[in-house]
Amino acid sequence: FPARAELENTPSMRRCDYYLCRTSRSFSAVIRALDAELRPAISIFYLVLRGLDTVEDDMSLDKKLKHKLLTTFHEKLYDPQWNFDGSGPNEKDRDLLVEFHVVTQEFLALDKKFQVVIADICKRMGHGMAEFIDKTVETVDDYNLYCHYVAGLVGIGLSKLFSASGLESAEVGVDEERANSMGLFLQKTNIIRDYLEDLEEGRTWWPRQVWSLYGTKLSDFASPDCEAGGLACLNHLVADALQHVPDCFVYMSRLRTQSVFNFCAIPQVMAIATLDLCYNNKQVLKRNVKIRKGTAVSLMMKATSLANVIDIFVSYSKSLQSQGVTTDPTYGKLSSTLDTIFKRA
Ligand code: PS7
Ligand code: MN
Ligand code: MN
Ligand code: MN
Ligand code: MN
Ligand code: MN
Repeated sequence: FPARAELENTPSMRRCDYYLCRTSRSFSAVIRALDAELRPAISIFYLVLRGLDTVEDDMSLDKKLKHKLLTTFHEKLYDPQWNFDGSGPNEKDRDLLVEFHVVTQEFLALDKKFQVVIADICKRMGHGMAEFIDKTVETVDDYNLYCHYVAGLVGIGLSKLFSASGLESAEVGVDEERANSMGLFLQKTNIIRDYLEDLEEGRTWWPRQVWSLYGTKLSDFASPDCEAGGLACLNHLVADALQHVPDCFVYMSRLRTQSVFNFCAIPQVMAIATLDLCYNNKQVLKRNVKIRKGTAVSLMMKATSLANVIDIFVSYSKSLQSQGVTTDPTYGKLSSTLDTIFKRA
């Protein structure tokens, strides 16, 4: 038999690698470092969801067509000819959809046990995204539901792939609540940080139930005279996101394969660093904030054991504790969540 690496080196797999490196700012390195049992399945899972998200994000698409594409995307995985040449010219990943047959061809070459997980998550995420085409995030329940569709399901699917590969125990794939929390922690951090970018694109994921406590219009927070409300709202959402940390500790404590641990832990430590940067930071309301490149590199290098990861979480939690705005209505919530994090660490 040819060596595994040689088997994977098909023209369509090389094309998938190209898209993986080009489309993922944060995931391509950790995906490429995965063990050979998981690397193709998780690369294809990523590209399938990147394709689906490109449809969701394209505000130039007719809503009816978008709904149809989102809810039938999972069926296209079984059609090796399918592609989509209708995304707006400004969509940064439109050509992934134009050349989507390279993804489906590699999807169809995966073991069936991986295909069923990927197709099931794609189906549920697509239907969830479709539900939110015309629905805005009103309540905190809506916020948790939307984040479940676009990120909690990713955590659940990844966990099932880890278990199916045999690299991780069955328990990791079965505990959907913990896997969901891993995704929610990342997605909420992304939604908090992308306040301005998402607003400018004409969509908002900050829940009205929360922002209406602090202002009359979400877009007002960008203007200097509504800054105080904007910051209190931002701090409210940071406190909300931190609630998922104890579950993330339990989840990561179960992982026993080094490459899987790194893959899971690196985005989590980037997220806690990002929350610390965003907390009470008026720049979030005015421009795109990002952790420094050097900080990201040190975090990536350190996040290779549970003890180190807990260390990182404790140190950012201490920073959050020391910055805590005692006059915020959600100060008590922040404080008690941080105490719980210190206790579980
Ligand atoms: C399959 C690795 C590890 C148990 C494309 C990884 C957008 C935050 O602002 O491009 O939309 O541009 O930075 C990733 C749990 C999902 C959740 C989700 C699939 C962790 C399509 C990632 C990534 C679960 C929906 C970043 C959630 O997107 O944001 C694979 C464990 C895709 C994970 C979206 C967001 C990912 C995200 P933006 P990004
Ligand atoms: Mn999206
Ligand atoms: Mn997106
Ligand atoms: Mn369907
Ligand atoms: Mn975003
Ligand atoms: Mn975006």
